[in-house]
Amino acid sequence: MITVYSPAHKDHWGQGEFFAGRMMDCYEVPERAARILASVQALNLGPVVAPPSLDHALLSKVHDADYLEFLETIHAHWVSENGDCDAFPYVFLSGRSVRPATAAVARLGQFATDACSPITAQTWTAACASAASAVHAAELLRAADEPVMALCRPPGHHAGRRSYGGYCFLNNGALAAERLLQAGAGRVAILDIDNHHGNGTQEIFYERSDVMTVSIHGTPDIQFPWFTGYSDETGAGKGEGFNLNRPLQANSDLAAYEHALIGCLDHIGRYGPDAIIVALGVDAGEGDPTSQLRIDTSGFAAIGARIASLAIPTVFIMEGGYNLDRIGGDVGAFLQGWHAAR
Ligand code: OKP
Ligand code: ZN
Repeated sequence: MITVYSPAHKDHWGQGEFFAGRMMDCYEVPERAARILASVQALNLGPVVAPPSLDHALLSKVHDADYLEFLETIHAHWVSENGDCDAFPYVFLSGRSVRPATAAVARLGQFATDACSPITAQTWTAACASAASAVHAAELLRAADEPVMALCRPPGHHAGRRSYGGYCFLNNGALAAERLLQAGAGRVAILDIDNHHGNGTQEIFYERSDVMTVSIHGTPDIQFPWFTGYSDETGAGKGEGFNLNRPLQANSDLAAYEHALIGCLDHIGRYGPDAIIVALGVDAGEGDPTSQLRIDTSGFAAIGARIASLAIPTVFIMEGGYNLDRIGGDVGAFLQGWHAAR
């Protein structure tokens, strides 16, 4: 396996996130990537390479131009109006139609879906480096006879065509899928095993049949992203039948998880993609502070082994996982399980 990793994420470290009426320390911290990188290196899973700089033309295949311009400029704009602190929305557009916003907080409110996702001076740089890792992983997959992992931070699966939230700014998995299509793939499947519904990825490809989106997650009745991730969201137009959600009840264990996973793998197998992107979050792990699922470390090895049985060229893209003492071992177990079954 080749791992693509950029250290540029380290300077993206928010001052806090708003949760249940209080400001809390951020869960999405640089140490997450350090723990996962250390585990990949300790297991001798293969070389770690840095990505080349991002192809900005590819960004506009996934995100709208005004949104990208917003992400790049908003922190400096915010500081000019509010002083030097992280950019946080406290007003939200929420579907209302308005004339284009001009104040920094109003611009934030046009594109933010939550107040968990501070934008710092380094967020744009870090998000671009994270996206570059995902895109480079897709590029390497062409020549490689082995899987490629993008050790992305910040994560990407909650970022929509023109929205950010859930610690995500650019949709790394969607960008990797677009690169695979550019390189000649006819069909790509994205299997999202992060504990949270991959709402951004679902939205981006909802009316398309060339990228199938599949997500297994804790039920949005009780957790982020709250509004989507139900099983009746199946795609629309040409994309009808190409989006699959498998929400799981709180306290679901490995048996319940594997039951859902087998159905998802069957659905992907019948689609017959040329490549699969695994949105690899390990926040379904028991004891994760954002999760109510109960997968232990050996469970992640079992999940990896089942996914390997697809025998399709595979890119892993890192998403969530917030228990610092567990995520290195859980990612390592997943990858070892995958390789052992190959
Ligand atoms: C991002 B990803 C829980 C706060 C949850 C949002 C969770 C975003 C998860 N106390 N805040 O899918 O890992
Ligand atoms: Zn998550």
